[in-house]
Order: sequence, then C-alpha cells, then structure tokens
Amino acid sequence: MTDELDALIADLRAEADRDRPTEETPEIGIVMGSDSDLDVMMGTDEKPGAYDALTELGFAEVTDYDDPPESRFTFETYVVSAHRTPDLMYAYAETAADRGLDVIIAGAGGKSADLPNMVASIAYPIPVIGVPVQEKSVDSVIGMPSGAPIVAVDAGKSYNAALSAVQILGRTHRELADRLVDGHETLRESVAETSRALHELGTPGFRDRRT
Ligand code: AIR
Repeated sequence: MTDELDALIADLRAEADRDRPTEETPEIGIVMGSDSDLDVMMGTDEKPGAYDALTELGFAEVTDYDDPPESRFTFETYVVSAHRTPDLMYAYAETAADRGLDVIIAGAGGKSADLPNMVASIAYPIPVIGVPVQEKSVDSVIGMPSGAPIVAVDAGKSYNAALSAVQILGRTHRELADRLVDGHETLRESVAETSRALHELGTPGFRDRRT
C-alpha cells in the first residue's frame, strides 16, 4: 500500500472513531471513480450537477472535518476507485455511518462502473444513489441482485441524484423539504415564463433571445 493511500484510509477510520455532534458531520457523501468524472458528478456551467443542486439548497462542502463550514447541512467529496483502490472503497463505505453520513451519491463511468453498487452493498443500510457517468455504465450501476438494493438516476443526472439525496434528508429535516418545494416552485415558474416568451415572441424571436 502506498503512503498516501494508507494515510487516507487511516484518516477515514480515525474520523469514524471520533464522536462529533451530528450537526458538524456531513450528511451527504459524494464519491466518484476518477477525477475524470468530476464534471458529470459536480457539474459545469453548461450542465449543472450535484455540486450545483446542493449549494443551491444551502449545503456547503466540508474540506476539513475539524473546521466544518457554518452551514447546517454539508457534503463531502472523494475520488474512490472500486478497481484501483478497493481497500479505499471498503474503508469509505464501511465507515460511512460512523462518520455521520445519512446518504451517499456514488458515480462511476465505463462499462465496469462498480463503485455505486459495491458502496451500496458495503454501506447498507445507508441509501446509495448511483450515477452512471456514461450511457454504457447504466447496466453496471443498476444491476443489483434481490436483497442488495441501490437507487439510481439516468446517465449523467447527478443533479437529480443530489435532489433525491435531499428528499431523503427532508423526511427528518423539515427545512430541507421546504427548500425542495421552493426550488420546485421556481422551476414551475421558469417553465411558465419560457412558455409565454416562446408564444409571444414566436419561434424566430425566441431563438434570437436565446443567442
Ligand atoms: N473507474 C475508475 N475506477 C474504476 C472504474 N470503473 C471509472 C471511472 C471513470 C472511468 O473508469 O469512474 O469514469 C475512467 O477513469 P480514468 O481515471 O481512466 O479517466
């Protein structure tokens, strides 16, 4: 084992042994198989992802467990490869509950996208929302045997994965459910605004406005 990998696994296990108040630990864990998954998992200007959904809902990213953000609701982010670092995957998923996580979003790409389903098995009963990073990863993410469940979104839909994670948390945190409902109202309003603009500007005018 490399020193860096050793240290990361030891840090996760040490964090699991700490007894922090639940308000100071991240509710959501995000893991991805490679940093090449980052744009799909966390989002870009063109296509928002889990990072955008969570920050819009008032979550902040934890980068130092000893110095958590002020925000009441937080998430953490790691690269964990099921095939290159199965020991890290095991440590991550095995310590998830003791580190205070309530739900995990796990994404992987390629045809052997095994991180989401393996994390779901190891971290059970913590719910895991799988994100196939590409179309070709869908079967691998969702193909679980009976008794070993995973929740999953369509390829690339990490934004929805984050909303689903907050829906789960919203059952115990009323303010999160309220924020989801507010966000949904904003979405409904934007469809209505778009519809009126298309109707009143006509197709060429609407296209002009978009460019
Ligand atoms: N992957 C990484 N470890 C195991 C798997 N299945 C996936 C990553 C990424 C793809 O392999 O999730 O989508 C390619 O990774 P990379 O690092 O070669 O770009």
